[in-house]
Amino acid sequence: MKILKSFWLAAVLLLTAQVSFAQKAPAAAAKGKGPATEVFQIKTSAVCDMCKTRLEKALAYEKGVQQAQLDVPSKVLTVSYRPDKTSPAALRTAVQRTGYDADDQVAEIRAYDRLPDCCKKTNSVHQDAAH
Ligand SMILES: [Cu+2]
Repeated sequence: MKILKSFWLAAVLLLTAQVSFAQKAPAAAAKGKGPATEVFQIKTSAVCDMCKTRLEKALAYEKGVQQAQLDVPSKVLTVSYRPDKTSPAALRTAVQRTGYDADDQVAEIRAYDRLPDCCKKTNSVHQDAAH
């Protein structure tokens, strides 16, 4: 019984170590390339192609952003940015100011109110899982 217990402990430790390695790896790889571009992903509350255009345009004007691309089905915004010019926190704020949620941070209410009705996450058409 004791052996089985320590086996599980070892398995869990190994798994944890692998997960933390996987998370650190991209940043370490980017560091080696000098004045590198880093890639950051933000989960947004975008719902359609209009949201995509709006968010990508807003991020394109942000300082330090090289490229921004939103995947509408997953609502994930992938941003390539210069870490010496901006930060993930600033990028999240830019998304909030455009009227969308950024990860666990809620959209700026005034910007959200300015969105067309079809782009609001509270619109009933976006409530069903099929959308
Ligand atoms: Cu939209």
